[in-house]
Amino acid sequence: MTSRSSELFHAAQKYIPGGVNSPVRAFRNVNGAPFFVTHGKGAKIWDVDGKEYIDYVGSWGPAILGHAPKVVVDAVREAATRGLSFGIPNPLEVEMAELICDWIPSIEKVRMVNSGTEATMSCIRLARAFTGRDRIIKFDGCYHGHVDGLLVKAGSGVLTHGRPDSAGVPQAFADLTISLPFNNANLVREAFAENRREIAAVIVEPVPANAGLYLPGDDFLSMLRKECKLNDALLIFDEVITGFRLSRGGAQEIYGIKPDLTALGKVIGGGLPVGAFGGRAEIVDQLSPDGPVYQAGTLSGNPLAMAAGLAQLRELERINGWKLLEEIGTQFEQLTRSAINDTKANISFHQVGSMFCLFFAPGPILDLASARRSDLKIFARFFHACLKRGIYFAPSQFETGFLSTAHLPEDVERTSSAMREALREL
Ligand code: KE4
Repeated sequence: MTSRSSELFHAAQKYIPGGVNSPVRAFRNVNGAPFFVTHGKGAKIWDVDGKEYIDYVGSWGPAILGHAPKVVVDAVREAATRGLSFGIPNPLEVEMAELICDWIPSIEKVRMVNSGTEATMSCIRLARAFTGRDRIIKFDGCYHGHVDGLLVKAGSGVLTHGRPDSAGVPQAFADLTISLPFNNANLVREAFAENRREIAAVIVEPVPANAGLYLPGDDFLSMLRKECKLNDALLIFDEVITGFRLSRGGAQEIYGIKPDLTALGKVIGGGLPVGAFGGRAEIVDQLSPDGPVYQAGTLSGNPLAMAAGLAQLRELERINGWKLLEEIGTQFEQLTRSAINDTKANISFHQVGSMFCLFFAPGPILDLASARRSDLKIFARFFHACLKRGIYFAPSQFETGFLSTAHLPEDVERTSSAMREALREL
């Protein structure tokens, strides 16, 4: 019997490229077809055929309180009754900017945008204007949204679909981007030496989460900070995923590094389209209307998105969500490691706080090259074996899983049993 999801997917492919509005949703990396969701509540989502799943994707990061948290829904409902968008400054924008600058001290001034892509794109433009230089250093497998110049050896969907360099990006743009292996300090120093006084900025996911999840070596981030300072280049932290998730102050608080600019997204919108970028005032003040760097957006700072984001962030603080995420994360890690050990699965399991990844490859996994050793066929079988047991993991080896404050110990226990059975089936 054809499922409702497959009927919808068939119809979607007639009108939407690949049947999806974002490639990672297409299940191509797991040789499958996506299900269509009707609703979510807490850690659970339901598809159009009535099937329930424990959700470890969480909209790819935003659903840090789980789905449809009451405080966020109430805030959006209340804001909507007062109008949906004005294109006129509203008080919530000031409240959001104040909160971001308070929680992330490296951000002295901030501007709201509508996606993580807009945030990183604007950081790059600012850095080029501020330094008067054009070249950018990024890292293989890091994904910073679909910015032309950053779709070079990128991660996430581009990597998932086997095209780390996108068509349609002029060679002239790609030539300005130097992509290096993550965690290789010598190659960073060499790149600066070979491009003396031409590097505008280094952009990095402080904890890369778009080629699966792997961690910076002990001194890697502090080395980036030092090399940027030595070479008068800017350090940009792309915290679209880690911001307000790894801690109240993001990855930069955990690693004790002050970047010059930070890109934010996902969590700060409470599920609505929001990004933000900011940093040292002398840099951010280059933005129009004060400065010569143009950047704009009809819906930037939209009152509904601000209401959702503020409600989510304030609730996270009220319940000390980061402590809850650490606790559920510890339980998830313990149960996952025991499932892997008991089944003698050849898996490298990485976890930091509420973010995790099971690489179907031997360790150590320190960068894109080692992540690409993963056996995608076995990963796909594991993904589907979990899915049929009502556990929804990211449909790609090159993504990261997310826990929320709504995941309960019984959810994690059920997930561990399902993983154990799935691993035995491989
Ligand atoms: P958006 O433009 O998709 O809001 O954000 C781009 C972005 C920037 N920086 C980082 C570190 C990111 O992870 C992202 C987007 N992440 C992907 C999933 N890994 C979004 C999912 C999708 O593309 O549909």
